[in-house]
Amino acid sequence: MNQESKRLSLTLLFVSVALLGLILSSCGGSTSANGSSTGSNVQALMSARDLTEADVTAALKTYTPTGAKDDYMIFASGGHGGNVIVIGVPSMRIHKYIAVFGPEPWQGYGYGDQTSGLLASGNLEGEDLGWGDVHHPALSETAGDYDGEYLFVNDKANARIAVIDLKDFATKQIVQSGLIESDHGGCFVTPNTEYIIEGSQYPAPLNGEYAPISEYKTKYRGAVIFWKFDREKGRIDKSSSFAIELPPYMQDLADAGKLATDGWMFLNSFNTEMAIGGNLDGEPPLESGASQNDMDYMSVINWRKAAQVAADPANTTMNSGLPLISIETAVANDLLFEVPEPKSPHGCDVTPDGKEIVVAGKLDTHATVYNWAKMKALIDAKDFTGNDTYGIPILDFQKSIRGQVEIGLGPLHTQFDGDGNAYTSVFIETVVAKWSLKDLKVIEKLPVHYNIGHLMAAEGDTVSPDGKYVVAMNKWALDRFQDVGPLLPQNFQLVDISGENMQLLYDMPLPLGEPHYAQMIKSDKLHPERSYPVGTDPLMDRIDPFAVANGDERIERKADGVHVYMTAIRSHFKPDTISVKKGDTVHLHLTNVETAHDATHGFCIGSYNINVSLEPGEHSNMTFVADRAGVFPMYCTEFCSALHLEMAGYFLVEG
Ligand code: CUK
Ligand code: CUA
Repeated sequence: MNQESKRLSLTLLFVSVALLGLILSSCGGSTSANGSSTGSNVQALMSARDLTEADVTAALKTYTPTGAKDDYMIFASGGHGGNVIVIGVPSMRIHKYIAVFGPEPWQGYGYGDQTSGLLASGNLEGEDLGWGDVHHPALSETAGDYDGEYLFVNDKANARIAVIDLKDFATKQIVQSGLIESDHGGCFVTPNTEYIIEGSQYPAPLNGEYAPISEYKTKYRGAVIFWKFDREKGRIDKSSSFAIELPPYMQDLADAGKLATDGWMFLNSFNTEMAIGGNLDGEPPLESGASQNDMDYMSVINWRKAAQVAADPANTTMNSGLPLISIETAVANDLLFEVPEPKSPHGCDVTPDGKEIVVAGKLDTHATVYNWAKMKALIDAKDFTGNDTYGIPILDFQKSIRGQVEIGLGPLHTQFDGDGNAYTSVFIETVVAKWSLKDLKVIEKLPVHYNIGHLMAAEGDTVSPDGKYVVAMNKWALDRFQDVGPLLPQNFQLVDISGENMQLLYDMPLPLGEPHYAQMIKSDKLHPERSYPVGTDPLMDRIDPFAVANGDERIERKADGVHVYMTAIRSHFKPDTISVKKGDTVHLHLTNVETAHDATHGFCIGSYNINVSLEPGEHSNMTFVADRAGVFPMYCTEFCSALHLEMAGYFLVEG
């Protein structure tokens, strides 16, 4: 906490205490000379709005007056929206939607040449994908701590990973391996963001190949991909990435080890039964076939050693352009082990000290605490109970764990504070359970509304969590908000965990879903830029070769079409009249030559589907064929100045 925010929160605390004092004294009927009028006003407000003392405390803890900023920022998955939602804490004000896997008109994302090219780079075999199923955002880390530089997200449906630069909160890269068909164990980063981990979910023949479902056990596979992150370039480097083949279990959540477990990762799986459904043919449905065993497996992977093994081409085969370590090679090199985990596990969370791994079971009432020292001793001694169907050595369950915590019905995900406590989301019981890592006892349960999936704590996935706040990401909202039709918002509930008891502070309806996971970072770790150097292509991080300087505006006819070099500045485009012939290919090169903070212009040509957003300094290229004759107004779409409506012109296409 920096000095300023420390002072701010102390002031806030003082004001809260003083105000509460007033409320209480006025409740008691005492009359303080200059406090009574404020006190009775508050009292009147409280009774008019039917608020309790706890409500007023909650309000004081979250109310953020105009101009005051939030201490933390949440990066939440936007689910099907294929984007990321940026939310301030404690105010819970939405600050931004970062467009990632789908078009976003306000940001002009997916309209100009650059970002439509970026979106197209994530298409599969020519299929235009207009959405993504974002599950797990991961902030870049240095020494196991969020460093505020990058954010990575996965798209479960299409097995893609995206890189977002927090210099400008913009998507820079989308990668799709072609190796797997869906992912879920991602994004998780290694402690220095050496690799971004992407584990598959639903097994399929690798490389997009076909095999009948009857060959599930022999031809279908999972895999975990280690995408090498080139921090200097701010991009994933596919040529230094690799993958490990996994059995056709359904791999689920993963976490990278840290400190004590640095160099290792943990990836749990369900459906070790390898059920394949077939309910139309009288077979049990997938979900019951997949829930037969009392135990599934968590894969324990030595990624650091795997990287060395993958570096020798003799140890891998190229699959979809990635060197793949087979299960056999992984086993032969002591890279891959399994440890049983109770019934249909879900969360997989490494403790801040890296010494233990907490796994909760959807159909089990416990959270299981695996102890790394014990597991490592078994691995080193080659003390295994046997091998699974695919030859992977299995560690003994009892010998691998420190203990289990009786949590409640449907425990899912676990987060941590800095004081040795864990917080587990409990879906069926619909509570947040706080428990002690030390003695594995539940301390308190807080009802949430309703059916919580993930939860996230302040700096909760780092080596030094901050405590203070937990946010419950609830799947059902039922009676919490005004009805808005059959599809309800999701409900993010902010919880204060700094006191003796957890206190629910705020309900936030989230109208874009389905958000699965989020991470919460200290605001002062983020240092976004305020404008771009004039002429910047933000995607390539460079001055665009077609950037236009003030005074350099022109229209040129070339072999490949009409090139229009334009600038935007309050309050005109230059040129403001563009005349072409029907059939011309048009190349618009448009630079916002402004440098003032927040001086954004938009540019559109209606009915030609041209729409870009030009942040100060930004350059955009738009290429299209003028295939319809007519007169088309073009104008600035961002209310930028008093004469914004006059920031317009004509695009004329002569037939
Ligand atoms: S999953 Cu959704 S509640 Cu994709 Cu992390 Cu657990
Ligand atoms: Cu520029 Cu409105």
